[in-house]
Amino acid sequence: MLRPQDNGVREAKRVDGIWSLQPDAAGTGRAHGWWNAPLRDPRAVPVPSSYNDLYLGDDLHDHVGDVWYQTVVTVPKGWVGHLISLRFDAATHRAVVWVDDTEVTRHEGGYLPFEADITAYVTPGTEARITVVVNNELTWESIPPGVIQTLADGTRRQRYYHDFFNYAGLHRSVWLTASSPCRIVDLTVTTAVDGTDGVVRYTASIDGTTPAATVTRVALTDACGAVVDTTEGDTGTLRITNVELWRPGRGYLYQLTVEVVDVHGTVVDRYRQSVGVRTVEIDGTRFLINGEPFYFRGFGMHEDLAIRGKGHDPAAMIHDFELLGWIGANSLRTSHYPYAEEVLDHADRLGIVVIDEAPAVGLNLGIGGGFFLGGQYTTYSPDTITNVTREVHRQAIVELIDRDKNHPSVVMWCIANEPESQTDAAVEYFAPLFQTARALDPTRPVGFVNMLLATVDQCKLTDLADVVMLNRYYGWYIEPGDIGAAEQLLETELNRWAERHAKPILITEYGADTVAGVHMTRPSLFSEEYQADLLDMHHRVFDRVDAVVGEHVWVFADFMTTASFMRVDGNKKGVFTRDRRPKMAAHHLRRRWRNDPT
Ligand code: GCB
Repeated sequence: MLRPQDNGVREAKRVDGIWSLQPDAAGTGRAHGWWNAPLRDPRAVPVPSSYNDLYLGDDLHDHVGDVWYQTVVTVPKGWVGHLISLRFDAATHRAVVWVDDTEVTRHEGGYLPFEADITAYVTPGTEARITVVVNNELTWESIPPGVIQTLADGTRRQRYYHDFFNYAGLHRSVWLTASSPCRIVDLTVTTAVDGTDGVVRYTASIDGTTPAATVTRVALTDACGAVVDTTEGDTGTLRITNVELWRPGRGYLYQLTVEVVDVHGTVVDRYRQSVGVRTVEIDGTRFLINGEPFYFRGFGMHEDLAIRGKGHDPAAMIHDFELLGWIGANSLRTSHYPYAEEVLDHADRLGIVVIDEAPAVGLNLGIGGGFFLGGQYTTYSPDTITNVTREVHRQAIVELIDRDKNHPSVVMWCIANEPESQTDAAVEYFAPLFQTARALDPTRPVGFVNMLLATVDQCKLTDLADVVMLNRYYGWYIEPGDIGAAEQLLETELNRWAERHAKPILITEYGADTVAGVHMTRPSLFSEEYQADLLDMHHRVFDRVDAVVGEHVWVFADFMTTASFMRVDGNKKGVFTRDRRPKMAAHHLRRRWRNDPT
């Protein structure tokens, strides 16, 4: 599925703004056909935003179930004869969509886009009512999974096995788009380097034939708009002499324009795609970008803001990237779900390297001896995570790769965070998912994030992965307060992974909860001094283990979690506070990452 685009041939209109919202606590809206009329008792809701933290009453913060969104759009009158689509960049976690009285699409999964061809249901120049029921339930058949418990008074409570608040709603933009009925529906671009030349291969899929549409014309321009090569055909290769590579820290982008042209020379459809020419390879224990060893410096992040939750906010996004630059980060992981496409666009522009993660988190019911309430369950079993769950997971991987395959910033797919990985059942579950990812994209490494319970001797999934990715909390969950003991354990463990697997090792999480403003003369848990000392200790160890190719601190900024005695107003492992102020550790990281002792 291609992105909405306004390019003189295609048109795209965002229908964000204030919509109507009605919670459906009783879950009767579907039976009563709430889409058939204006919502009866709506309140105003901004799109995009999570709905949970907007209102002061209790009914939406911990709501479990359906919430109805509605708006009225005017379809531009110039769209007669066009194919008209309605697209949602995300609806968390699933949605059904109606245009006036007709259901036009439904989608499972909260962080990936979907669209419907609504040409038959709208009339250009008139209004149409759009109604969306968004459901936030997490079950054994959703990714991420969860369980709904019913209390004695009938209240339903959502439980889940991951450590971030289950924000829900229309988190990203909604679009009305118009294109020719004969249009480009998919485009895949891969790049290679040949001496000093860049090689750009593309494959376009064209759908809907008009007898007169005959040629697919392709042009590649550089960042100044100068044409560097042209060709024709649905699939082909373009060359760039003296290519300017897309590099970490310098996101040079070419632009590929694909046009479908009819015999009269009329451009029937056009699609523009940014292209960064770069290569990614694993060579033994090295992670190579453009043939050069790359060392990841950065963070696991979250889409998380006060008030709007996971609602995409371009101002906050730009500021977050500013902070990444300030601190000297060169990379990030989209923990624990695919982020808004705008984030990847910006990473492409800036040359920030991205590990792109599927929304698969919480597939480990042994964590914390049941701290996340998982202890009573077996992870993979007929009553918990099954082949049905795996199919939902597989579909999310398919949609993730389809959405993000052309971003030069994305150098690797991460298909799950901390799943149970030490059992045969884990291999049975994950082997087909690794295959799916590799078949869809042979150009990028594929990995998953290992968690401590699956030790180096026990983990059965690392053999399937290209990179060893480890979340480790020495000095926090293990040996809390004892940096010396933590240092020894960490180094011993990393050396064991290095001996066992001839693969690059990436530390995808390490950190300590830190309350901004808490200072101690002796580094003690929760103090800013302790976080800084703990990170410094990790860096000493990483520098002593050759196979370590990167460090992603957990976490970029403090974020909201579900209520828990382990969390004080959310997870406080941020190097920045939730409102993006640096803690003391930020200055330590900045000195290390910018190689600047001042
Ligand atoms: C982890 C998880 C992350 C948590 C973090 C923590 O291993 O991957 O989602 O937030 O630990 O702070 O406990």
